[in-house]
Amino acid sequence: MRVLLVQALSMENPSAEKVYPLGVVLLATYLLRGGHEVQVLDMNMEADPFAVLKERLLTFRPRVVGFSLRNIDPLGNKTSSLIPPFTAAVRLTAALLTEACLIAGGTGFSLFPARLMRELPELHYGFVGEAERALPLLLDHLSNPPPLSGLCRRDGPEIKIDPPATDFNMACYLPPSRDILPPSLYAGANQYVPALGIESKRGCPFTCAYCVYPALQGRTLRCRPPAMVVEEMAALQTQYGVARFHFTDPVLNIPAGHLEAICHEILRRGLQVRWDGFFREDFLTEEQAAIYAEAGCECFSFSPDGLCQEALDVLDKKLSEADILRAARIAAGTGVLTVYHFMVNVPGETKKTCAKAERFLELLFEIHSAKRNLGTIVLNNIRILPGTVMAERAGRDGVIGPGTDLLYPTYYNPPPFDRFRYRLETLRQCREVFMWTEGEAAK
Ligand code: B12
Ligand code: SF4
Repeated sequence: MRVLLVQALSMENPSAEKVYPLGVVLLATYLLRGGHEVQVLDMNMEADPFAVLKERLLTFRPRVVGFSLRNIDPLGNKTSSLIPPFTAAVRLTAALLTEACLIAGGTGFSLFPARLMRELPELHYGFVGEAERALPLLLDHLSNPPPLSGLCRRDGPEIKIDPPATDFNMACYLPPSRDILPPSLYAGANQYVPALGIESKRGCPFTCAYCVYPALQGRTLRCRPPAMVVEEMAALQTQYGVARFHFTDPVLNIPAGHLEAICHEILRRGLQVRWDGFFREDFLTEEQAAIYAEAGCECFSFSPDGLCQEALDVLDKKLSEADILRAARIAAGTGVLTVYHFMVNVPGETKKTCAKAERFLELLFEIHSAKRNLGTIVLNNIRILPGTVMAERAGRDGVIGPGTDLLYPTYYNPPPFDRFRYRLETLRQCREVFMWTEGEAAK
C-alpha cells in the first residue's frame, strides 16, 4: 500500500529550531518492514509547505496519509496555535485525494484525540500514543479494524478510543530507517538544539502536577539496551556525519546505571559525539557527571520547575531546594554548559515565595560564576493541559472554568503575580549579560 507520512507544521515560524521527526520515521520503518511503499514529508523543512504537500499528494497519490501533530502550540507563554495549519493540511489532503484514508497521531494529537476527531471529520482514524505495533495492523484491516491500542474511530457521532499502548518492548526497537528522510537535510539547521533525536528509553515514574509525559509514554521505564543505542549513534555518524544528538527520554539519568552504560560503550568505541538531554537533579552524582562529560555530554538540562520549596511541593516534584543546588554545584564543576527550566507564578505564589525565587536564581548564577557555564534559565508560566493535576487545581482556583478551551494556549498565571515573570526575566538577562562580560568592563 502507498503511504505518505506527514510531519505537520510544529513551529510558529521557519526560523525556530528544527527537530528531525523521529516518531514519523520510526513508524515509516515499521511500515516498510511490512512491505508498504512509504514516503515521509516534513512540512517544517519546506519554504512553501502547503504547495509541497499538494505536489507530493498529487504525484505519489498515497492510499493512506498519516499526519503527525507533534505540538499543539509553541509553549513559552506564546498565544499562537499550531491547530490552524494542521487543520489546513488535513483539509487540503481530503479535498485533493477523496479516496485516501486519513489518519492522525503524535503527541499533540494524543493530548486532544476526541476533540480533534470531532473538529476534523476528514480524519478516518487517529492514534493515541505510540503506534509501532498498531499502525501496521490498522493498514492490514483498514475498512474494519479490530481493537488496536490507542485507535480512535468513529461510531456514528461518537468517537471510540481503545486504551493506548505504553508497553512497546524497547529491546525490539528497530533502528529508524533514516534513509527515508536523510539526517543530512537537517545539518546546520539549528543554532542550539541538536536536530537529531535518539531514544534511550520511554516512560517516567514521577507524577509532576503539570506534566503529560507519563500519560504519553507510561510510568514504567522501558530502556533500550545500551549497546543498541550506541550502535545507532555510530551508524548515524558513519552514514550521515551526525555528531550531535538530543536524547528524547523524559528523564535521561534514570534508572541508575543505564546512561552510565551508554557512556561506557561510547568511550569503549571511541565515538566522537556530543549529546544532551534532561536530567533529574536528585540522581546526579559527581562520578556520573564526570563520566557523562567525558562521553560527550555538552549540556545538562535540568527542569526543577519550582523556584522554592513551596513551589516544588505544589508541583509535586519530589525534589528539595538542596537537591537542586547540589546538582547545580556538580554540573558547574564539570564545566559543561547547564540550562535550567522553571515555572513562575505557580499555585500558592506569595510575596514571600517571590522573594525566595529571586534569591534562588541569584544563587544559581553564583554557583556557575567561576566557570561561567550557565547556558540560560528558561522561565515559563504553566501551560494547563487536560488530565493533569494542574488542570484540576486551575479549575479549583478559578483560573479556568468548565467552558475553557484547553486546546488553545491557556496558562496558569492569575493575578496578583501575573507580571512576576518579567521581574525574573530582567534578573536573568542582567545576570547573563554581566556573567559573560564580567571583568571586561574594568579593562
Ligand atoms: C525530546 C523532545 C523535545 C526536544 C527535541 C530534540 C530532538 N532533536 O528531537 C526539544 C527539547 C528540542 C523539544 C522542543 C520542543 N518541544 Co518537545 N518534546 C520532546 C519529548 C520529550 C519527546 C519527543 C520524541 O521525540 N519522542 C520520541 C518519538 C519516537 O515519539 P513520538 O514523536 O511521540 O512518536 C510516537 C507517537 O507519538 C506516534 N506518532 C507520532 N506521529 C504519528 C503519526 C501517526 C499518523 C500515527 C498513527 C502515530 C504517530 O508514534 C510514534 C512512535 O511510537 C516530548 C514529550 C514526550 N514524552 O513525548 C516533548 C513534546 C513533544 N514537546 C513539546 C513542545 C511544545 C516543544 C516545543 C514547542 C517547546 C519549545 N517551546 O521549545 C519545541 C518544538 C520543537 C519543534 N521544532 O517541533 C510538547 C508538545 C505538546 C504541546 N504542548 O504542544 C511535548 C509533548 C512536551 C510537553 N511540554 O508537553 N522537544
Ligand atoms: S516533569 Fe520530568 S520528572 Fe516530572 S513527570 Fe514530567 S518527565 Fe517525569
